[in-house]
Amino acid sequence: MSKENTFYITTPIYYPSDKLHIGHTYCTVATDSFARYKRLRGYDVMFLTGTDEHGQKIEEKAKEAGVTPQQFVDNIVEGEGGILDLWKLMNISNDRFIRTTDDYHVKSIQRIFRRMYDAGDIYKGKYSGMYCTPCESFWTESQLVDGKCPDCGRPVKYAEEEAYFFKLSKYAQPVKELLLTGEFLQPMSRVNEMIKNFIDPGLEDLCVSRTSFSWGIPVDFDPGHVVYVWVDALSNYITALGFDNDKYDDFDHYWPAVHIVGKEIVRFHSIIWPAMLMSMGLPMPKKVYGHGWLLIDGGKMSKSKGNVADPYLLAERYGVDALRFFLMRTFPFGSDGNFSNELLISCINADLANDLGNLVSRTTAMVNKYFRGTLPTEQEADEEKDAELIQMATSLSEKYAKEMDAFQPQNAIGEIFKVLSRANKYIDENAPWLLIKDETKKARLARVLYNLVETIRICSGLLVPFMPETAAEIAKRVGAEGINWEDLTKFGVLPADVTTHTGDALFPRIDMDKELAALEEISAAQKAEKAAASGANADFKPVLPNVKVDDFYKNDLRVVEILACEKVEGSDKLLKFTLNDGSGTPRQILSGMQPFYPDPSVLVGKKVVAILNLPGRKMAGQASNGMLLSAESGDLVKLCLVPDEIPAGAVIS
Ligand code: ME8
Repeated sequence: MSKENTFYITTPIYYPSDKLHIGHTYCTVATDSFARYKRLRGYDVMFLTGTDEHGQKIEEKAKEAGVTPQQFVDNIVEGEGGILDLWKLMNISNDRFIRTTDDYHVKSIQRIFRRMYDAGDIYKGKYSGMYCTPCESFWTESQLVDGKCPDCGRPVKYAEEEAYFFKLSKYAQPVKELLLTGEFLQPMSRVNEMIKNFIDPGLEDLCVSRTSFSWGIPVDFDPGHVVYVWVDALSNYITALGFDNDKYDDFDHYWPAVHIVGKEIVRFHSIIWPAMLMSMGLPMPKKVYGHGWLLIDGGKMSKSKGNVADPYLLAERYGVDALRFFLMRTFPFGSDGNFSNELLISCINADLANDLGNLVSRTTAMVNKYFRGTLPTEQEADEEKDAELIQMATSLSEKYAKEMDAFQPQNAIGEIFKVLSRANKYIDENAPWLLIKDETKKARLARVLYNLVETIRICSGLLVPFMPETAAEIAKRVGAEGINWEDLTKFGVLPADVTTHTGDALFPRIDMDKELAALEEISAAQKAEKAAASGANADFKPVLPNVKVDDFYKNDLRVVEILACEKVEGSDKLLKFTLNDGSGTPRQILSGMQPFYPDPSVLVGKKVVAILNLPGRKMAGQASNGMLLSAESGDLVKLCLVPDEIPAGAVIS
């Protein structure tokens, strides 16, 4: 097949740091739908997905789990219920699956790194900056949001290391020109974002090696360094075609690619990746499409937040096709969308059970009942009554293709459902149940049913990228031999005496209230199970990042007895406490407790908790050696009291 007829499409390669959620499923299903659409159009398609397995985060997770990084990722990728299982369940038709720990990829990356080095685009330097460990990204001060990582909102830390740098700055102008073509990166809003936020403020050279951890691909000419995970990851799109390796040999055939990615990694795909390709003298990707996020209650789903909708559970309850369809039908591909179970159930009820399922079952039931399953060839058209439906069904494929070619699956499905609604209305307008009562109208009845069968054939055929199993089942029911594009562009393909078949309801209606209640129960059970497994309360929302237990024990927390307590002169906040810390010498601590204890004498004789190993300091001109612990809830603040029988000086642990 000629190269003009090839279509190469990719998903991001996902981090196997945890089970994937509905957001990853959304991206993979969308990419699968585009791949299936192109196959339907007769293209020679290469569809690639995979996993991004190196980096510090995986290394840390493996350590926590007490296994090697390789064992850790093997389990998440290949283990039961892992990523491969999920894509199988979701009926994903990828042609290849790449793991960045695959041997051929590892060798290719070493060659790719050397290519860029030999081109004079990689040099050795020193890196310092604010580093976000979970995202494996260095950020400049100006990129931080409230001092935290702009991508994930977590704290960053200052880091410094010897590193190799890629001359990204050298490619600022050609990358900007590429972005401005308007075709390369879509939707267009992302182009403005990239130029305004990254290119115009000045592209800095990119740090492309690390020495601070070892779970990565070593730079072969300087093995203390491992290749920066994004250089390793982005290159998957060419190593999976055999670039710089012998495993495959179709780089020239399939490259360039269409990359489907989430909006948060558009920066890597539309700036860094083109610059790397330019350095290697390779053609640019055909397109980068940055899709939006699925949100839950307005927040991003993430593997670490716990508010994850489980694609396994949803597919099991409603069927894989229903879930795939919902994801593609509901959320405009370039924008964010709010995921909810309610939305999913109403989509199944309205679109699938009602508009599509009913039309198929009513039509095939009528052919069955009125003509024993096979239409007579004697049929009577009614130009006036049939024209609109036939015209809509005939022109559908063109409108649909326009939307699919623009990566707008929700609009393509919207076009199909306009025709399905028209067909449902056509039944009511022609009232077959009245036609059957009049022997002279049998030919007309046959034609009405034929028009419906043909409309169903076209509509369901065009649903094949989204619901492959359902589309095949409907094709069977309406007597179509198979599904091919040519036939979907024409009305009147089936023989007049077509035989149709009835079957079970394709999508039974779901009782919304009962189902939501059932889901709530499942979710509560899942939370409890998770809590039991981790020993933590799943509803607890931490306000601070975790600390190591050793760090906690660095605090010298003691029980102290209040010997005296009085207001500090000239201050309306401070109280001066004279305390027995068990040492025999009274200790003085000042604390801002005055507003909460208008009569400080009530505190005398009480035992409270203090940290004693803080450096001494002066407050309102008086010495303070330590800090008293208090509990606060809104405006209410009180000292933490200790039972009387505990002696002063006792250690808190
Ligand atoms: O970023 N809504 O991997 P990753 C929609 N390894 N899509 C979502 C989503 C959500 N809530 N959450 C995730 C990485 N995604 C890198 C990629 S590529 C060379 C390396 C999808 O496991 C979305 O497509 O964090 C996003 O870009 C991708 O998963 C990130 O997956």
